[in-house]
Amino acid sequence: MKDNHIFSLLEEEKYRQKSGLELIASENFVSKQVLKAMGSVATNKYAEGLPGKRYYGGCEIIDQIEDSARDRLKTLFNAEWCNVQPHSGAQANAAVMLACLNAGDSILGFDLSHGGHLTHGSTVNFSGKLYNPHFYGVEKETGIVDMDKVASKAKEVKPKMIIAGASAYSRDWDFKRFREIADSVGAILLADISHPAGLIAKGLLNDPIQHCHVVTSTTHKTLRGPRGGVIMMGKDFENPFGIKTMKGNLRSFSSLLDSGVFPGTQGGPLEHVIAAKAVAFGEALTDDFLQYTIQVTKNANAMANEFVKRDYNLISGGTSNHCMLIDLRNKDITGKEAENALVKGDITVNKNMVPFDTQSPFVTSGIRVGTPAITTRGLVESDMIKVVDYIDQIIKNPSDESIHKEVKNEINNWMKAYSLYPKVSYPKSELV
Ligand code: DSN
Repeated sequence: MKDNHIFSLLEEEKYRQKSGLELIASENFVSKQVLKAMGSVATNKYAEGLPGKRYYGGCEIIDQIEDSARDRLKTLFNAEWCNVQPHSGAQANAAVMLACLNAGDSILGFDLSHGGHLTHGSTVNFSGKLYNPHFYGVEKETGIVDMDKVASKAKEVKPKMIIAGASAYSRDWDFKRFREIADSVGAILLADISHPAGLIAKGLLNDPIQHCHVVTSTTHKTLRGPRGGVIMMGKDFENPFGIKTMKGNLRSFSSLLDSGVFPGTQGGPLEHVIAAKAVAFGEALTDDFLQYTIQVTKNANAMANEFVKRDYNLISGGTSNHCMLIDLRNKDITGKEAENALVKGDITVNKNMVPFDTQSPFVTSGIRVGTPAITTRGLVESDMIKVVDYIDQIIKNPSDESIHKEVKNEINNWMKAYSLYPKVSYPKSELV
């Protein structure tokens, strides 16, 4: 069967990615070799278990692939242990929580409406349904997390786990202080570094590994790998909390976390994705990747400055990483309206709740913008002024179709100069 329908759509999607400005802070463009590894024969293999301890035959080569992914990830983050099987960041968090917590235990995470993540205790997510969620947030005046307030919240609710991390926070995390707070109340400290992982790997932001009991991440954001998740651990290799298995056995922390992934929350690992993770981790170990991450932060900074110049209200006033959260209330437009208008100009962002938002999560008062993907395309600081100008034109004229069209044409022409997967195509004639 020739599946013209799906392959035509893939060709259209490739064109969409290539011709627009991709500003979703959690997206990126993988290299051709990452793409190739992901679409490889490794998808055919069942390999439940871990390298050397599988429940299926024929895993000798897959084992070498997964071992390479594990070794490279450990080198990248200076970790003692890791598991590269989580299908996503959400799965990684689910596995850690299953391994470390009992139903009903209290957890303390960053408020979703302040930039936190669903899996850090939102009541519509397993983490808020199975566990007893409490939250810290940012200060209204500064847009920044006040660590003294985190400490007093922890003292008040005595969580079994504290989660440091976010999906829309433009400042760095004080993992050292988080650990002091966790120790003061006997909590496990989990850092979810899904967003800034690439910048952390290259030393541009604070290192969580040396302070946190467990670290989770996605692999597809600033790390520029395939869609997926990982779990890592630094020095707390032993089981510091004496957590027992269901059968009452005391096991090492790492083996508890491994079993939180499989059989706890997942079945067969996606070995094609693990192959692609290995390739991406190899790329992230290079100096080229260091230059890339530096450029991501330079671009974010340049973009933030330009937004501020044009009277945009950035939460916390700027950025120290790859992203920024913009409160649009002074521009008289909701996040939803802005997202919908911008996409007409081929600019992709996502609407986002801002701290102390007065709109629902489906409407929101803000947008989140990030530079990982446009930096991969090759844009630099001076281009950020042009990017902000296009956004500004559309936000000031959200219903003016002629301006949307004009911006779209200019962006499409501009992006022709920045190639994306020139040799990757899904022509109907090549289908088998
Ligand atoms: N959806 C991701 C993000 O955009 O940040 C988090 O899961």
